[in-house]
Amino acid sequence: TQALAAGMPSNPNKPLEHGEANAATPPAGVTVPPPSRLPGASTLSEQNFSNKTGTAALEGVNATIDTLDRVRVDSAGQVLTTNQGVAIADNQNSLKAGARGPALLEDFILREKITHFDHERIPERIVHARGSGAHGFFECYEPLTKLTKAAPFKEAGKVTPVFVRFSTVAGERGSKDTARDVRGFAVKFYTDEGNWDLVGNNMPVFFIQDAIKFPDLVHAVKPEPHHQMPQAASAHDTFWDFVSLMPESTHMLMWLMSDRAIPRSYRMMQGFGVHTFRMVNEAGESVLVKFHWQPKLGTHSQVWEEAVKISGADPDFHRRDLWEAIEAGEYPEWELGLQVFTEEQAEQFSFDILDATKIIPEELVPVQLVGRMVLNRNPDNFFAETEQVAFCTAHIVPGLDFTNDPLLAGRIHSYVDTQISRLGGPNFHELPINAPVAQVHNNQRDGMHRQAIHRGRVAYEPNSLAGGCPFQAGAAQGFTSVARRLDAKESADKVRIKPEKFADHYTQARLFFESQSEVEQAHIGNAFRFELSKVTVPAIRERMVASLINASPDLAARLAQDLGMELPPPLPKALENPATPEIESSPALSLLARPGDGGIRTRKIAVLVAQGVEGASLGKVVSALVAAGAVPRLIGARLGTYVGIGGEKFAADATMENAPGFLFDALVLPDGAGAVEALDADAHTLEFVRAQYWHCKTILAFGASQALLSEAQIPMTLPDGAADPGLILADVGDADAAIADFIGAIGGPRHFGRENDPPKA
Ligand code: HDE
Repeated sequence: TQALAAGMPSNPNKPLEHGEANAATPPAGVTVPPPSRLPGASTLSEQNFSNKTGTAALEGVNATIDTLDRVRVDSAGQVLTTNQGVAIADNQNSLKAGARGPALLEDFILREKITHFDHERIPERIVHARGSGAHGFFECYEPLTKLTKAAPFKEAGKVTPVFVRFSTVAGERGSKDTARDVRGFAVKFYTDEGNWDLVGNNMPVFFIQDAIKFPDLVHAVKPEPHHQMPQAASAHDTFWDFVSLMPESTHMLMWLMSDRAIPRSYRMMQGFGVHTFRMVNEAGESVLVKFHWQPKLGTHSQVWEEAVKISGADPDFHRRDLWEAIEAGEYPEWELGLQVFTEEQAEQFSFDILDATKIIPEELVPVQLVGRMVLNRNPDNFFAETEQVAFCTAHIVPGLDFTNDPLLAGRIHSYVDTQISRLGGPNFHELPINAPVAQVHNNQRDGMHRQAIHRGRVAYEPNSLAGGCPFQAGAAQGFTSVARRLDAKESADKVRIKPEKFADHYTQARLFFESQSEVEQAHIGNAFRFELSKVTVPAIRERMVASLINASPDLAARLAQDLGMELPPPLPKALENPATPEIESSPALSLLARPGDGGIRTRKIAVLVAQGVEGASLGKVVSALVAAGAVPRLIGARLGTYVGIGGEKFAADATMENAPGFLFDALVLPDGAGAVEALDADAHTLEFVRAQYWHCKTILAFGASQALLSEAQIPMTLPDGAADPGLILADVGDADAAIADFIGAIGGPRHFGRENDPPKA
């Protein structure tokens, strides 16, 4: 407005396009100071003065908001323009010579639009292509300065903004969320001393020990190259061919066949940094560390057949779940846990801490909780943020360091390298989602898509022409590597070999299996059976079972029987006599070890409605669920409003057709003779009830609706004859007690007591 008044050429829309921060327009006749000294200005250029410094965001606030504001675009109330800002008069018709004549080459508006469209896609990630992200913050509980000088851990209450991306590994960008797969758990900390990416998974071990095997692993698990099948699945010949020839994968296979591979929600899974890292304090002393993320909601999984059905009805199940929770203000939260240990301790372990196929049992090194991470903002734009975010294991900050894990070494190279082709050049760090909150000053120049406008003629160091700037920070402020090598005692001859303990491929696979509850063990067995039954080459199945004998003879024997084959002799072990393990069982490895607080916040509950429902009890249950933080959904045969016996009105949120039973965590069946009759007449109802029952979910049936259970052939007791705690039959007169039972039963583990293999007819 100032500029307009002074008669300067100005575009009043510009500040709105790029956020308020850039609203400063120079008044006429005033010498404009360089943007680097304009308070409030924040371009991507490398400034001497920047409001990007300092990240003291309050709880629930993202310090990245301001820094991204400069690139947010909001077109409300604006005219349509070309990329050059030229207003477009007609967006319906191309320019032609006459109404029926040929289109003209001079139509730059058409050509710009089509050309841009032609180039809208970038290569998807070679692995972890399918993912969902969110913004949030990390908050440190206590200063960890004794262990590390890393910025996020400097003070109690210190807040560091983060962006997190969860992903599946094998499927393509548009594939389903609920595949059996590892989940990526990648966290970008925008610390005030540079970006730190903790690029982890929801399982603490990996398939291979050395990066040189990664392309082989990925080629084996991805769709087979001749026909591109199967999508987002490990249940095929090439995967099992490879892993059965790579016994080092056995431990990871146990995790992959466990229910960890089919999480209920991204919000309900753990995360792990996998490798051993180092933490370094101001004095230069270092310790070894493993990173853990523990979900506040506890760890919960789906059951396999549920996951299969969900992938058809809602391939975006996990993406939707994360998005909806954050939109609803139900911010997912994790605590960061550290396992801190010394090199001297590490040398005593029966396994090698440089081997990414091994965990450090919590019994040996307890997990201490040092902070929490809250995700409190959905991205504004999926492509700009979630797709373009570039996580790199090479991104660490002073106070952290790598170890000699040979898998990590390959990753330090791979992630930066892959971004260069995926994001089109070496300047991907300038994309807003990747740009650090800390300032960037160096003499790197040019390259594709350079955004920064570097001032001055000096792009080298040492220099005198720019006063020596930017200058080296020195060891006190800058990043230094820990000089100590883990294998200091060994010779440094160039070799292509592994340390001996790496050859113990089975001890921890056994530890994991033996630490699972009976139900979890059964699920692992079922998963192996399912996957191996999809393998068409009998020799591969045999080799896999022969290998599993070394981890669990029971599991292998069960599999041989289930796959209709003779139990083969065990596969010869690489290391006949591995070191005796410290422990035989680690309860912390069971999913049931972290049930959460038993609450039902954000759980989705289906409440079936029809004409003539008993409205009072239904009203009560809905209110109680809402009060407990759950998300009840009224499901009818059709959309519209259903009227209860007492004249209550229930507007259906969804239908049994568009939201089938397996999408919900629990089910309420209403009383009311007319309603039950109407529901009974629709086969969807019985399918709904069966899906809930067979996936071991809680069902509350009021009065007359109990007939639907027998109609759906639901067994009223468990296979062992005991009462089923997940089937709550109630009279409407007794609604309050029943509702309390119902809520309690949803908050606990699923009702696995119902399971029978094969399911009882
Ligand atoms: Fe990755 N991995 N990886 N990986 N990884 C990628 O980087 C790679 C490994 C993980 O949400 C790629 O940006 C190698 C372990 C996650 O954007 C690529 C090796 C762990 C993500 C790559 C591994 C991971 C990736 C593909 C063995 C858990 C998704 C696109 C040496 C600790 C990050 C990209 C996101 C992505 C390479 C093994 C986790 C190709 C070479 C172990 C969560 O660079």
